[in-house]
Amino acid sequence: MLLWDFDFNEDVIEVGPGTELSFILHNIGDSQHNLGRSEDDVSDRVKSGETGHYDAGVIEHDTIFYCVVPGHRDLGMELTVKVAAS
Ligand SMILES: [Cu+2]
Repeated sequence: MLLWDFDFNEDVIEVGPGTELSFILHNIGDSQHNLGRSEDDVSDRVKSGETGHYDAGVIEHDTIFYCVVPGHRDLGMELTVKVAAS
């Protein structure tokens, strides 16, 4: 996944039910960014030019992830993971 100021390279991705999802986060922007589903479930902040990881666990239903750095979600840093019908 690519992160920059202020978007991801994907808005929606689709996975099969029960997929164990982990992200590699390449920050190609100037600001720090992260990825998670809440303030308590989020990657470390990834600095400009660096790479981080986020293990999202097993995905059973549609889930929204976003950059938890204040303000960034509203600027467009949101990702929807849709679970395909089995
Ligand atoms: Cu951000």
